[in-house]
Amino acid sequence: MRRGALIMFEGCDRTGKSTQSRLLYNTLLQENHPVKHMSFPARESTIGQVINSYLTNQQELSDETIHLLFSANRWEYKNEMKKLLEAGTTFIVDRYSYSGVAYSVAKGLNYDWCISMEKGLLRPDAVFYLNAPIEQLQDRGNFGDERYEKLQFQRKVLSVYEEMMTKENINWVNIDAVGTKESIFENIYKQAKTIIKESVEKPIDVIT
Ligand code: Z5A
Ligand code: MG
Repeated sequence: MRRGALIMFEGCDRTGKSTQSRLLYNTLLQENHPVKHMSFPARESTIGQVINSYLTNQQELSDETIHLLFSANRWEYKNEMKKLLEAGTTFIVDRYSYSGVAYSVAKGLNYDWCISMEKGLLRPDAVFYLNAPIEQLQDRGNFGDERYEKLQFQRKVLSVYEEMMTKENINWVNIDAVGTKESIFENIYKQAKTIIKESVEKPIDVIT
């Protein structure tokens, strides 16, 4: 049995992660590739509902508490994801551990503490990092609706992502996220096909 690939989308707010991850999912689906789309936070679980009420400003939690909940929300799905990956399903995932670290470190939490609870989660075969200057993202839809969508904070998030790209030894694929949705997708699709082909030869690994 050939395993599926684990492909993540990361980046600052409004860089187009949801748009592009959905486009990739739908395209693979049309090609009859066994594929699943996931978003973190996965707001449908009990933990996900607490996260949602925090993000929509209905509930206050300490920075450490919400960090642990975001991580626990990924751990909730680990075993099920692993089983499906082994059975040949490719996962296209909208945000993952690297969002967890980026936002919490931007708030002032310790980098090593933040990444420690991600160790042992499934290691991505690739992380598409959608890269765009923050100033160019503000006029995209809904900017500023949720808790973290303020300009200064987004600048900090961006700098933590840049730090992670030098520290975390994973397959970062830098994507220029300025341009039309179609042109950005063309670039992503080409690279995703190669990643999927190459992943089947590799063992499923965990983040160390
Ligand atoms: N968070 C955390 O702190 N810790 C964690 O561990 C995790 C998450 C997993 C909610 O996440 C918050 O949770 C998030 C991080 C934190 N912080 N905030 N805010 P979320 O994933 O649910 O956030 P979201 O509401 O989906 O927003 P987003 O992910 O930042 O947006 P996006 O997915 O990158 O963008 P999009 O929805 O695809 O596009 C945004 C708009 O731009 C939309 O109107 C599009 O039509 C438009 N768009 C997309 N592409 C383009 C191009 N190329 N040109 C012009 N306009 C475009
Ligand atoms: Mg999104």
